[in-house]
Amino acid sequence: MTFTAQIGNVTFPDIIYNSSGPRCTTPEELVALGNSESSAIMMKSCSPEPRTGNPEPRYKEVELGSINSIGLANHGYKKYIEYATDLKKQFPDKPIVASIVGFCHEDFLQLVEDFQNEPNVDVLEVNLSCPNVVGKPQIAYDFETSDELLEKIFTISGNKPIGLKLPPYFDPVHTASMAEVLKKYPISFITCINSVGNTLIIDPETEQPLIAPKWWLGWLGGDYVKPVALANVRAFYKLLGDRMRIIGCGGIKNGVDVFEHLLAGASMVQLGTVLWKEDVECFGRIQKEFYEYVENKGYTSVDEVIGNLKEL
Ligand code: RRO
Repeated sequence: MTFTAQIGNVTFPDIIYNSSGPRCTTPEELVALGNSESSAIMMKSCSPEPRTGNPEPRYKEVELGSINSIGLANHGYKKYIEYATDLKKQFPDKPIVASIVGFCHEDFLQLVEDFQNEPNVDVLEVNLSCPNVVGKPQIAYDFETSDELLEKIFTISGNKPIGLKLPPYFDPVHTASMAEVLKKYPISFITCINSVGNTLIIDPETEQPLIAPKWWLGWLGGDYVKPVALANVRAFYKLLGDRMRIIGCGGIKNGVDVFEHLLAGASMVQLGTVLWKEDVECFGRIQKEFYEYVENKGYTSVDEVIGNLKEL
């Protein structure tokens, strides 16, 4: 059994792929994703110019997850256009997804336009929740700015599906406010959630924080964040599920976690911390676990699962 998925005019051969961030910055990492069971090749969020990112140490793993403050280290978007051209030749059946970040509206618009014109990129994920640039708030926590930016983005012509990477919302009023903004635009999907921001992990042995940048605060992924991710997937599925796809991201490390995200309302899922920890072998393992689990439960199609949480 396999489940394919459709986003706009793009077919994904399966429902599990990588999130933007872990192991998707260099050409070598992107080729490894192409050779893996990941159903797409998602590239690291890219900015107009290359960035070295924040000082090390900027990523650490712990038993229950990971903390990062990478600071948008990337090779600049023009390189990702080149990488996509090579990747498409090698992996013609895998959708290639560009993740886009800017420091002002003009940046976003430039990148959306250039990627729309790039035949080897299939899908655009606009990262409205880029957290680690010192002095800059996340756009998606500012509903007015999000609205203004989206209005401009959706005047750019092009036929590639555009989705958004959203941060976690912790207050239902915020979720509803963002949903009202998103409803106004032909958004193909939203990815819920980016890492949970402004967290501190302390090593009691060394009596130090784990990472160096930004007052040692970082962005949390893994087991810690799964309930937050599921809540955001569920809330947006209820609010927007009839208009756009929800992609689940947060705390998925086995097949049962995939099933839970689908029940909450995700049509597809992305792997983050588990990819960092386990490398690309995680895709085949989690896919196998997921299909065994749903087959044992008697499901024959993904549509029977998506959103069908048995509410109390
Ligand atoms: O590069 C990062 O520090 C980073 C980004 Br752009 C993001 O969207 N999410 C995250 O956890 N780290």
